[in-house]
Amino acid sequence: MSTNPAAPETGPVPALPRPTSTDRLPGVSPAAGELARVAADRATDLLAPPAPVRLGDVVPAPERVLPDPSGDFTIPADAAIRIDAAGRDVAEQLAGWLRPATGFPLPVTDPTDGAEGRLTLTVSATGGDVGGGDVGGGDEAALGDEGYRLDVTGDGVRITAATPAGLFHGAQTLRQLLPAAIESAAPVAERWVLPGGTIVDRPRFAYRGAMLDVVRHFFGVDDVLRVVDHLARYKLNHLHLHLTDDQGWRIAVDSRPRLTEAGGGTAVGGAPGGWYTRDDYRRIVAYAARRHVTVVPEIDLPGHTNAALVAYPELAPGKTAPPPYTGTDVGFSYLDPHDERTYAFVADVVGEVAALTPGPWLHLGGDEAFKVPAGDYRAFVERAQALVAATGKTVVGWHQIAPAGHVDGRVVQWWGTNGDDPETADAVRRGARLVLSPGNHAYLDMKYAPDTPIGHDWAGLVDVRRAYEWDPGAHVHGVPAEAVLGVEAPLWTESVTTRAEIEFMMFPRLPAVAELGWSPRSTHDWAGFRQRLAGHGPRWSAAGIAFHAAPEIPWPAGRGEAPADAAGRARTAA
Ligand code: TNX
Repeated sequence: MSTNPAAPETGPVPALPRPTSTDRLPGVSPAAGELARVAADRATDLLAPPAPVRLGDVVPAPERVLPDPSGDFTIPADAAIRIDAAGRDVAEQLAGWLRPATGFPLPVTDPTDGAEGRLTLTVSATGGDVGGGDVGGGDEAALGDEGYRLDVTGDGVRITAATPAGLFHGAQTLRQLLPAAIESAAPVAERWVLPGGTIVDRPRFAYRGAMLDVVRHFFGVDDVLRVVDHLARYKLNHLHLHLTDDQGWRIAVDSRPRLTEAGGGTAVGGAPGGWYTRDDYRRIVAYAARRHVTVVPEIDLPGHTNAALVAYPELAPGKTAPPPYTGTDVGFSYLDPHDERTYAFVADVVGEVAALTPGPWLHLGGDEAFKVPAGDYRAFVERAQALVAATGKTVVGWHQIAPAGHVDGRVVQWWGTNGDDPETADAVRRGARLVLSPGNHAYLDMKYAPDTPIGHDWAGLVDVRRAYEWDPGAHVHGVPAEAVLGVEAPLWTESVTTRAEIEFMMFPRLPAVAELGWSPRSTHDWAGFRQRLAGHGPRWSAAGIAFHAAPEIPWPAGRGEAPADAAGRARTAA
């Protein structure tokens, strides 16, 4: 058990050799396990049962919720998690989330053990058994790739899904239905009550993401893994890594070693740079995959390339190396679109990055190449798109690529602030799908309020309500909901320098965008959302997650100031 609440959930939770004995619980000393059990028993005896979390108090809001107050279930100290084969990895992760605070051994057992489980996780091949009839009617469609059904009765909890991803999302819901103290890294005296009833849930959009700019300031692997954990909590399934920009090159490319050697050491304001080795990147990808998060690597082209030009001056229009750049301007650098060496370079880089990336996407940037004339820009993007397609990956690009010709599956990431964008709508008519990241709603680097100590305001201030009050399905004129692949919340890091500051900008806006991506539009309701979100403040506090105690959220009394202060302190200390 980790005693550092800030540590990411690294590594698989080892299986228990003897499921019935706390003494054998890896990482928990027998004394701590015993103490937890005594404390839990005493809590059961002495404390009035806390009001359980309400079944509908989940973020993002589930599709269907049918509470049954007579079906509350208290997890007993000897509970086991019973699985079928496909559920093992999710069960191990669920056990890893619940063991520290409960102190319970929570062995993972499969049916061949003959053991009884009070928590049951099942991946059903049909996935169609959503039991629509007893959850309030409505459609009985399959749970699909990511949906799940969760039943809490007096006898136990059951999560059913058609895929491990669905089971994982269901397990995250279960985690949220427990008291906030479940986030504690050390045993807590608490009754681990789950509210009775049934949830049937699946996402509105297939693509739900966040972006981390690891260039303007570099963040090490552990910070990125922790961000993956944050995404996974809120059922976000894509992590877009902005890996290259003017201030640094952050991913090793074997055929172009100078990219990192000469271009990787710098960052904004003279901060230390850094880069991911191939193994670092593989570690991030694997950690994310286990949490059903797909990594989307971005190589920003043809602009935002000063670091590449420092490393390989022959790619620069003037064929001389520019000085390294540590400022925050944009739009001044670009690869020479008339030099064939540029395309050999792009082929090498996207080829290696694609080979390291199991996910289907490769993001080629395309934003703010202000110095490249429109015709040259378009021709460049078309060649770069073809080079990405040749790697077998699907092209993603910022919406400036819209005027370029279509390639199969192309995804345009819209970051405008005015939904009237005929070029993007036209790209959609020619076959593109859209990921929505409107700067004035989804940008996590915008300040919350005028006095927010870090962040930008070029797209306006983005408080929690603004992050929540828009509809991805109807945001860009002329783009039908069917063409919308999903949403993404980008975090640019010109002024974001520490893990605590990342969290301060993400929380509570990341859950707001997550809800827009996951929940059916019919659940959209600011009044309800702010109430549900308020209950997450104590969870973040218990988990050591810094957040902005936004004044528009009715946080439970006395909770919430400390982590926000922590981000402020981290900044002053930096
Ligand atoms: C615009 S959004 C950029 C980034 C900056 C960001 C700051 C986009 C595609 N490009 O280069 O970091 O504004 O908010």
